[in-house]
Amino acid sequence: MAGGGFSLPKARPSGPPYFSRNQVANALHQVAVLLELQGANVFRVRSYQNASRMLGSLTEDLGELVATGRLLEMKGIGKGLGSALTQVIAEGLWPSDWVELHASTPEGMIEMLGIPGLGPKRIKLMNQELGVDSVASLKEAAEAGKIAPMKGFGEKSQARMLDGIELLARFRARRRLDVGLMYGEAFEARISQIPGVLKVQLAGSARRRKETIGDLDLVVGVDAEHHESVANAILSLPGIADIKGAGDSKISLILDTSIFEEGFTVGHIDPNVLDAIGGDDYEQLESGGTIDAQVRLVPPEVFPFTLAYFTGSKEHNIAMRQRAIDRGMRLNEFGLIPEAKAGDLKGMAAAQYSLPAVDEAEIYAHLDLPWVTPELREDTGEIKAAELQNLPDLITSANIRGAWHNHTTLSDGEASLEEMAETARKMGWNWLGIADHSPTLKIANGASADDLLAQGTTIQSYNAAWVKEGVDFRLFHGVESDILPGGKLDHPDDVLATLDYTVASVHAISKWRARDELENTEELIRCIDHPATTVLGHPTGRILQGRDGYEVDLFAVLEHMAEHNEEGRLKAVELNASPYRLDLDWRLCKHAKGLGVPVIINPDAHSVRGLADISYGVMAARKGWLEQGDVLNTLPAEELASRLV
Ligand code: DGT
Ligand code: CA
Ligand code: CA
Ligand code: ZN
Repeated sequence: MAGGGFSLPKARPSGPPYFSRNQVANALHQVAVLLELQGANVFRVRSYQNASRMLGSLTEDLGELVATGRLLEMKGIGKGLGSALTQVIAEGLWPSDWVELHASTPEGMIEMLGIPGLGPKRIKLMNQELGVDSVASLKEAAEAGKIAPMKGFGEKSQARMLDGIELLARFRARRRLDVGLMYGEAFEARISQIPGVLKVQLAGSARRRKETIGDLDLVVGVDAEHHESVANAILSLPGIADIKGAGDSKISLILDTSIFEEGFTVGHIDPNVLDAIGGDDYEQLESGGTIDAQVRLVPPEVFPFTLAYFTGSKEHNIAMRQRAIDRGMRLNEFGLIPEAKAGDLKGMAAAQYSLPAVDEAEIYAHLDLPWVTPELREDTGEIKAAELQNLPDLITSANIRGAWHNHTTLSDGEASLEEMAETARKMGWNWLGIADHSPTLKIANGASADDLLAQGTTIQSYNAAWVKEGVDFRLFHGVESDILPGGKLDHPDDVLATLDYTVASVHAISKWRARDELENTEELIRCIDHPATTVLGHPTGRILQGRDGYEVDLFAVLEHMAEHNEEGRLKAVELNASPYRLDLDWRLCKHAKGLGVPVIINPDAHSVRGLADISYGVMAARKGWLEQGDVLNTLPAEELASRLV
């Protein structure tokens, strides 16, 4: 609930009401937490909590509530709080005791609230008894074993605190692509509505579709006459937890979840993934998280140069700049400037002599190159390829006809076979593969052989019916089999033989992490050699922001898979499209492609909504240079079926 910013938002200039319902509810919640941190009376704390919950669940207009006096009549809002809220909503002024409460609470205490599973009561206790007043001093105390002996704490909670501190640090440092894009697109949409904004675009690693995002970079095109009003409007947008700096053309901010009009929720998460990213505490971590953003305001004629520069990567920029130097020019965020004209001038002053460019493509053209799509701008050969007019014709979401690795209620999915198929059809797909978990994976309700066979019968009858009705859609029947010791699969051969395909995946991750690279590589290769294995699922087992994968020599594994393919046996490597995984890593996609190992992008959907994760897989595939022909999802059903003999 609490935004990571933990501060009272600024009144919006358009009021009253000067604040949104979410903002007021959030402020009340924060007051309750701060009171608890300071050891206030429980009843007082509870009254703020109740008021926060009540306002948060209201649908009425806040202004109306105040104007009609209804606010003061509401149960649970006493006289004092009622008049305080009236002042907040109608006049845009926070009560002075709330302001004081925020000012007098040490920042380190608030920082500790971000640790999953740790509430104000226990923070207060540790502060009193051990003098702990920041995440750093808590870590020190826990590592020295000082937390465990405290009454009501113990070894277990001490260990959990250390885990939580580590998780928090990871969530602070970078955010996953899906989360970063959500913030970035919400921010972009809000800025685009400000009068005077000619253009706004997300740049940086988000535009390059990196798997995690450090901070957001946005470029705004604005005329000189609107520069100041636009800058001010950006600074008063909702969702800004803090302003780190506001110069003439650069604004640095911290965004929190109040940027989302509809609030922020996480969907159904595969239990294997959830376990690695904080378990029950994950939602708190995610919704309490923040992301930094840098906004650059530039005149429209400079916009393409600034966009290109802040899209990066740094390495791509350096190579581009060298290309400019070779042609007697200077390339920077302001322009592409012939040295002969720029002379001693710097920055914007030199930029008046820039070659013109209405978009990025014209900048590349000035340097004798075709436009390079942002995903490829990592200096991993894209400039050379562009020079040779040999850039890949990258796969797009429109090329996708289906995917193989998806779950239903037979194991740990949320939706039935019918719901999954219907959603896939609505997405315009021509086929869908169902691969529920195998018996060994108890946590995911792995299906027995009998249940799997029954599912196969159902699938056959649907397929027969669709053929009869002339519907261009079919289901493939597979399984996601655990890889058991010795590289064995989790069903007898005669059961596997009834299936269209088998996705073989590692799930006993701690066991694999305890072994060395050589052993793991050999084990995977044994499993790939099993005649039934068609796809290697999430090949490293990494969970972004959760855990590293196990050690494995994927180059060797891919080379081995390549040999099978050369001999006509289909062995595909999965690019798991879940934004929590994106495994195979994009850096290795190019390698798989080079070896001729087919890639299959799989959403690993555990719900109908999960199917849409395919788009993150497509982003990663594009980043990995993959074209239609490299990816099995682009094949028509019959052609795919013919590869399965
Ligand atoms: P991130 O934020 O860590 O996920 O990654 P980026 O790529 O968004 O990096 P960021 O935010 O530090 O800077 C945005 C872009 O600005 C970066 O991709 C390239 C450009 N840039 C930043 N610093 C430099 C630099 O020192 N030299 C050059 N050539 N470009 C830079
Ligand atoms: Ca960035
Ligand atoms: Ca940045
Ligand atoms: Zn799996």
